[in-house]
Amino acid sequence: VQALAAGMPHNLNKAGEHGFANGVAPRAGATVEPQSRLPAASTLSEENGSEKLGSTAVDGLNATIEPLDRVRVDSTGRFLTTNQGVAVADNQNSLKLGTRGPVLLEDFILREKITHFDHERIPERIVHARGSGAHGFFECYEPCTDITKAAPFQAAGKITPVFVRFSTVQGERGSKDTARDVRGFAVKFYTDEGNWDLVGNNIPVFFIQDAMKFPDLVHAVKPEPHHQMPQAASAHDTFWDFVSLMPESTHMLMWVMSDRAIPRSYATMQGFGVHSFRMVNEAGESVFVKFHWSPVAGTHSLVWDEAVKISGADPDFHRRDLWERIEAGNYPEYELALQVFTEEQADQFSFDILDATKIIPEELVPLRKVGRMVLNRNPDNFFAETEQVAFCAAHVVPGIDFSNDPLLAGRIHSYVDTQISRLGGPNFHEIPINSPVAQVHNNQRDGMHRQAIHRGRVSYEPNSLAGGCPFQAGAAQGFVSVPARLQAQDEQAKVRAKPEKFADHYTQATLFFESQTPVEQDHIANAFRFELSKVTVPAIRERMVASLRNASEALAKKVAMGLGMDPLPAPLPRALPDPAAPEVAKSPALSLLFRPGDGSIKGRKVAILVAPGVEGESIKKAQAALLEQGAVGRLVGPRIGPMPTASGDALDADASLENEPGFLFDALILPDGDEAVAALAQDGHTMEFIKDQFRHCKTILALGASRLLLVKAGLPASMDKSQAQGDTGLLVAEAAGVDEAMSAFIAGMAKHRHFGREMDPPLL
Ligand code: HDD
Repeated sequence: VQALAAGMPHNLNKAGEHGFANGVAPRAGATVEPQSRLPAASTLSEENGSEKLGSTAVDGLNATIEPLDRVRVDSTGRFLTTNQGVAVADNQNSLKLGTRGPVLLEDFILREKITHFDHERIPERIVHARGSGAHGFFECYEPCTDITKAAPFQAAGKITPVFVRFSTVQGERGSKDTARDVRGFAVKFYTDEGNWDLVGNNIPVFFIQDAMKFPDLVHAVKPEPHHQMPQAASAHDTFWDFVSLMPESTHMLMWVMSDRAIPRSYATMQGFGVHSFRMVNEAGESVFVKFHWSPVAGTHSLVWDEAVKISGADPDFHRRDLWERIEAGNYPEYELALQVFTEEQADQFSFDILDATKIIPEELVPLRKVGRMVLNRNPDNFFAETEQVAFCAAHVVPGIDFSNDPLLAGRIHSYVDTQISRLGGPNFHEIPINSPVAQVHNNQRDGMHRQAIHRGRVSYEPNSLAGGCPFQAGAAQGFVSVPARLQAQDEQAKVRAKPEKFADHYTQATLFFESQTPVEQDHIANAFRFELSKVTVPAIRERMVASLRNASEALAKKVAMGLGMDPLPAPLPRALPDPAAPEVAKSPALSLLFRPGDGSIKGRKVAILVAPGVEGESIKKAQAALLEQGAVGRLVGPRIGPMPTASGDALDADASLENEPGFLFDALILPDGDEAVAALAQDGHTMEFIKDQFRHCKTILALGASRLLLVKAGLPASMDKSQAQGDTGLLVAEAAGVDEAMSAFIAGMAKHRHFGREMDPPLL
């Protein structure tokens, strides 16, 4: 009430809507133009000031988005009401004729409540149904006016608010986060010249080259139609049947079988616009661009066994991680970089830049860093924001344009179309999360759920009755499509066909595989082995291995061996027997290890095991050292609650060995204290903790007596030997030396994994 009286936002804990206003400092050394921090003001209807809105619509301010407070509801200190605002006296009982009599039809309060409930669900997205979102901002590093007039890139320090949704593709809305799958990486920029949606993935290529095949791909990968299995998985017959018959998917399969498809966190994966887009400057000159998001925290992934286990213990693993990082102030941050190239350069490449199954190696066209994105605010309401947000590949703004990529063409149609059934009509752009910061003025009218109240009698153009308004912006301010380059005469006939270079299905699959480290190559081979071992039809497995032989003989052999396939099937005939020689044979940038990140352990979770009689001081020190680094050290005991220490005080275990299994944590600390170690040694959960941490190549620190636990769990008996072998992730120290040990532990965690100890099959 005080807040309302003072004219403050309804929801006090969301005071800063966007950008720096919320106390987020610009990056060090940034040149910030203060006037460009916030989006330019705009309005739906400048004349439409109304006390009813809760605040008067200010001239030039779009009341629906800046800020969103008009539509936020905080019921603190309020009566319960009906949807008509009538106060409800009793929310426990329906209206009856006597206490045991029939319920009366006139009970409009009951009927309204039940009716609304009956219609709470909307259809889930046809793909990417499972997702999590966050608000944030994009900050431009330097003006990019040489290549684009797009609003977000016009001034150093310019802030553009964004909403981002990350997703998996195959599973349903309630499916697990850690499935092996592509991740959606969709960014809505609320630019002051309209909404621009960069609807990308965490993988820079795609399965298919033409939108014509998209429904087939999705039908093949989704749960099979007769029994609706499997959920959130591609390891089944129909998917592998389809992709093994579509050699153009081989490059994408390499990525999807790599650890990229099981990211550790949304904060540790890259994002890509996938297609070649165009940028256009004020002079109308255009270049091609590819968009790359790179996480400041580095690219880190799970390992498969871990992903499988996490999906049982915490299906919301990525959603929770994103939420907790933001609540803790460890804001996920990504740098945006462009690969800029001209049409003339593109003509020389060994591949076709209109083919979404091809990358442009960074070694061929370097990345130009243009800005950063920080996700600094969780949504208030999942449905209103994350579920109702509608991304669309067709949403571009002046300065951004499409290429002729035939996959992109289909997307330009599909996204708006799908929202019409998903969000119930053509006015989904008026849902607050979708509504642009820029002004919306046109003659589109009516339809389901119309919010805007258009004044006057004119809804056509040209008109004289409204002074010609709203009027065409003209080429100087309006969106103008880049005139496509004229093609040679013989290419102008209507055809259903592809350019020749599209038929090179294997060169870049080879490039990707050859550019991985040996560990990553092993993981790819193991993923193919796992997925194909779930395929029940031998001919499909054989066809896939036959196709892999064209990409990598070594990989094909390894997969075949894992499937008991001997001899190898003959390689699949190539569509293009003699493809152009690639520009680069190896691209180190394709390895996850190429982007280790800033070396911090911010947002990481560490299990510190405790039990009655634990040596408390070293545990407190360890926990404090982690907190100082922005990581969370959780005390995990045989049960939750106070845990008496050896010195007589108590530590508070907020997780138990049962409710937070070890694989949910990035690292493990085992405590000193004879009594505690004896208790932990009796609990099978402890051994599972240690084995999983070891097997998943994570950092383990055993303090004092707990070294025995490592031995009991079956780890290599001599820790000293293991350390001598260079495993910096397996540490043993006395409790008194915990300070020093924590430095080594934190350094070990910063390495993310210690793959040197990985074995196939696993030792433990
Ligand atoms: Fe798509 C959703 C990304 C090809 C049709 N797509 C969707 C989302 C992402 C992508 C991230 C979820 C957006 C959100 O969070 O709401 N899609 C891609 C990428 C592609 C791609 C990177 C290839 C480069 N998509 C693609 C094609 C078509 C579609 C070829 C159709 C011709 N995609 C859709 C869709 C979805 C969608 C059916 C489902 C829900 C939605 O749009 O809003 O329209």
